[in-house]
Amino acid sequence: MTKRALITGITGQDGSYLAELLLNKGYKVYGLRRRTSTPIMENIEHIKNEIEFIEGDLMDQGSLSHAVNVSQPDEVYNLAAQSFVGTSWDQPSLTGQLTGIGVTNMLEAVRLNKPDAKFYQASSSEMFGKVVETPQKETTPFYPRSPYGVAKVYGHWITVNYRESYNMFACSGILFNHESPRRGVEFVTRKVTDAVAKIKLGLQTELRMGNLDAKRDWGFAGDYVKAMWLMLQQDKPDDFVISTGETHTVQELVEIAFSYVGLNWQDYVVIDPKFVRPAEVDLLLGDCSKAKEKLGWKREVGFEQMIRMMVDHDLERLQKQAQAELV
Ligand code: NDP
Ligand code: GDR
Repeated sequence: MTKRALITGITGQDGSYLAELLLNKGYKVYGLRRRTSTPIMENIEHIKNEIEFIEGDLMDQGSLSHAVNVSQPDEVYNLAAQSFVGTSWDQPSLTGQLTGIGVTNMLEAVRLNKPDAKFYQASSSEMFGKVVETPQKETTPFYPRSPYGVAKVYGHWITVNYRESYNMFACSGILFNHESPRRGVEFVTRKVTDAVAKIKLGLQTELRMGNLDAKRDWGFAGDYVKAMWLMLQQDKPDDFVISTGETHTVQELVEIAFSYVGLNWQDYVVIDPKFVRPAEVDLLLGDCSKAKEKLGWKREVGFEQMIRMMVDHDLERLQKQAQAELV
């Protein structure tokens, strides 16, 4: 029988890769999409005709119940969130409502309408924040450093709580940073690759950055959505760290991206206090031994390879845009 999946956050980076993966596996895919004045379809343009969209919002309980009722999903992937850490200081209450309480809204929609559906919650390495041990694993205590991180800790524990209270098949994937050409342009990897492409093509002269010393464990989004799916194929629900086990500074990222197009980053990068955060997460490094052992998951794409892929994509996109403007 055809399996049915409901994805919240389908228009985002992860939602688009996950939808592709599930469609390739023969799933019927339903996507919860919020109303926007202009539809945001860039990431899913190529598969939009294969997805059944349901309008709803993570902060509107009725619409979530409706979405679960209509889709009758075997699997629910809760990826929707206010996902940008920087914005979480500007909009802390909204981030708490959406990224935190929104998880309860979705869990309730599942509990009341399709309690046997398997549930995936998009938890985050930002929960480790000011890390108390390195590398970080499933048992590492949380110490979030932003309103976003705090909201994700709530989302994580409410997922565990629904598993323990109602015996629901609810999993929390503690994913470290993962990137791709579909990454939003305000996140640091894409901000850098977009700027490098623009500078190379003469469309931009400098790149304004925040803290170059922060270290992150960066993987490729296409690899990470496979882990989400694998978690829901197990006999028992559980929580897993997904990471590469490598950490790099933001400066290394910048160096790799500029040198790939033959430029020296020091000629273009300017430090701007505007991009320095009120509280920083200095170092993230994940230990995903449990996922390797129990899920048989491993990443395929390396850090440099991914940065080069993103620079290539941004160069190609901008060149196509320029050609289209000439016509
Ligand atoms: P994106 O920011 O790319 O996507 C977020 C999605 O949430 C978009 O589809 C957005 O829709 C949707 N959304 C926002 N607000 C609402 C709302 N009120 N109701 C319904 N949908 C809404 O995030 P990613 O794909 O990168 O991440 C997916 C999830 O994984 C997020 O929860 C994120 O916090 C978490 N995460 C991400 C990591 C990463 O490195 N990428 C690492 C760990 C966790 P719209 O297009 O309309 O804005
Ligand atoms: P992060 O990702 O906060 O780790 O959250 P982001 O790419 O925004 O920042 C990574 C690090 O880079 C430093 N940095 C800058 N960041 C941005 N955005 N812009 C800059 O100019 C800049 N200069 C330096 C930041 O200070 C930070 O240390 C991402 C999101 O996808 C979350 O949703 C997810 O949960 C976590 O990854 C895991």
